[in-house]
Amino acid sequence: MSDPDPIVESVFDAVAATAPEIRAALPGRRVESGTDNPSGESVLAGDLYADELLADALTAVDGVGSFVSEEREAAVDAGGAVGEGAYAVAIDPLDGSSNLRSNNAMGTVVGVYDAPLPATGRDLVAAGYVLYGPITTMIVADDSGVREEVVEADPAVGDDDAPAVSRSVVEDDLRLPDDPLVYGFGGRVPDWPDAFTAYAREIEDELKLRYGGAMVGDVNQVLTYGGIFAYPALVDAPEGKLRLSFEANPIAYIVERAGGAATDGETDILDVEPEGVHDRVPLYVGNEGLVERLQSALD
Ligand code: P6P
Repeated sequence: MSDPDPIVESVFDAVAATAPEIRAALPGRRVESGTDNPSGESVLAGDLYADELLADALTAVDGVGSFVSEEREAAVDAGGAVGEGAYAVAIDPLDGSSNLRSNNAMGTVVGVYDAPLPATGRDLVAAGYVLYGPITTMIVADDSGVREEVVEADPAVGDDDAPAVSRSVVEDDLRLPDDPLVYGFGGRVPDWPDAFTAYAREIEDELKLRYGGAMVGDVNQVLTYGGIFAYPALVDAPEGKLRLSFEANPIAYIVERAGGAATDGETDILDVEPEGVHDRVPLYVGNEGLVERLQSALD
C-alpha cells in the first residue's frame, strides 16, 4: 500500500474539520437564499454557508492550487501551479440540500484533481464525501482503496473558535457487496427514455427501492448493500442532472475503487471529456454486472 499523499490527507482533514460546523449550522439555514447557482438551481442559505466554510478551509491548504464549487461560476485561485505539484479541488458543498426542509440525508462531495479544471476523472488522485445522516461519516478513496470514517466534534481537543474533530476509521477496505440489494433512480418516470424504463422494470423485480433524493445518501446505500444508483438521461434533458466535475466523477472514482463501475450510458464516467466545470452528465453507478446490463439496455 502506497504512503498517503500529504496534500490529500490535508484536504480531507480540512473537510472533516468543517463537518461539525456545517451540521450545526443547518437548523438555521433551511431557507432560500434568493439566488441561483451556475446550474440555474435555487440556492439555500445552507448551500452558501457550507460553500464559504469549505472555500476558506480548502484554499488554506498548502498544495491546493484552485477550488471549484457547484455554487461558483469560476475557479478560485488558491496559489500554486495545478498539475505541477498543486491540486485542484472540486466540491458540491451541500449535496441534496433540498432534503434540508424534509430533514433527510445530505452531504459534501469532494474531488481532488491533479490537473486544471475542467478535467476528466482520470486526473483524480482522490475523492470522497461527507454524509450527514443519523451520524456523520466520511468516505475517502485514493489509489490505496476506499475507507469509511466516523467524524465527530472533539471539544476535548478543539477550542471555541474551531472545535477539533476526531476521525475514526470504521472500514479500511470498503468493497461493494457481490450480491446487489438496492436501487435508486432519479428523475420522473414519464421523463425516462423507453430503454431506461425497460431496464428499470427489470431491476424493480430484482432489487429493493432506496431513493432519498440526495446522491450521497443514495450512493452510500449502494456502497453498503450493493446495487445501482442512477440519475439517467431524461427525454427532455439528455445530459441528465448531475455535474461531472463535483458529483459524477468523484462518485465514479469511489465506486470503481470499491470494485464497481460507472458510466454515462456509453463510456466510463472517468473518461468523459468535459467542456466546462458545470457540465452535466447522466450517471449510472454500482455493481459491475448491473452497469453492464444498463449499457446493453441503452445500446
Ligand atoms: P431530484 C440534489 O439536488 C441532486 O443534485 C442529487 O444529490 C440528487 O441525486 C438529485 O439532485 C435529486 O434530484 O430530481 O430527484 O430532486
